[in-house]
Amino acid sequence: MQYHEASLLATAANEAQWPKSDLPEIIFAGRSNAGKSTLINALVNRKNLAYAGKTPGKTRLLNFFIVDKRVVFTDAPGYGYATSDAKSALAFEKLIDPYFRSRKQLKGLILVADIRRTPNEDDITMVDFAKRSHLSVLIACTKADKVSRSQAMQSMKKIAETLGVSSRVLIPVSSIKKDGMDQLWEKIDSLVAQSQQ
Ligand SMILES: Nc1nc2c(ncn2[C@@H]2O[C@H](COP(=O)(O)OP(=O)(O)OP(=O)(O)O)[C@@H](O)[C@H]2O)c(=O)[nH]1
Ligand SMILES: [Mg+2]
Repeated sequence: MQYHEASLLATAANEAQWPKSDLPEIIFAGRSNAGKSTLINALVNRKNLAYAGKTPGKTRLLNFFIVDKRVVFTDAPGYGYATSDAKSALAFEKLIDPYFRSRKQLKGLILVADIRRTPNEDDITMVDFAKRSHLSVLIACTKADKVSRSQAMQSMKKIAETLGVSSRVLIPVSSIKKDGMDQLWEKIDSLVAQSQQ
C-alpha cells in the first residue's frame, strides 16, 4: 500500500470559492451513492477525508483535495438523487456547469459507477460532455466486492457499451476491500503525466 498525503484544499458553493491552484485536477462524478467520496478516501488511505455515508446526498458542494502536492481531486455531489426534484437538479447544474466550462486545470473525469447498475442518461451525458471538452475519461466501477468475477466482467462490458468507451478505461474497484486501487492510481498517474506534456 502506497502512502499518500492528502488534505482538503477548499469547499466551494460557487466559482469565487474555487481554490487557486495550477495543479492538474480530476473530478469524481457519478450518481448519488455510487461511492465517489468513499473511493477518494480509499485512494489516499484515509477514513474520513471526504464525506461518505449511507444516506444519498452526503456530498453537497464541490470539495477539492490536494494529493501528494501534485494533483487535485474534486469530489462532486451525486446526480440523480431525487431526479423528480427539479430544484436539486438545477442546483447540481449550477454548481457543476461553470466548473466544467471554465476550470482550466481540469484534465480528467473519473466517472464513478456502481458495477451492478447499467449507466443511465445522466452518466452518458456526463461522459459525452467530458469527451467533448477533451478531458481524459476513466470509469471506476465500484462495489465490485458485491458481485462475482464473472458478473463483474459481464457488467463492465455492458457499462463500456452503454457509455461508448473502450473497455480499457474501466477499472473494477472495491473501496471497502481496497481492491483496484493500484490499477486506478496507475491510470491517474498517466493522466497526470499526459496533462503536463
Ligand atoms: N460494498 C461496498 N460499498 C461501498 C463501496 N464504495 C462505497 N460503498 C458504500 O456506498 C455508500 C455510498 O458511498 P459514498 O462514498 O457516500 O457515495 P457518494 O457517491 O459519494 O454519494 P453522494 O455524495 O451522496 O453522491 C456508503 O454506504 C459506502 O460505504 C464499495 O466499493 N463496496
Ligand atoms: Mg459523496
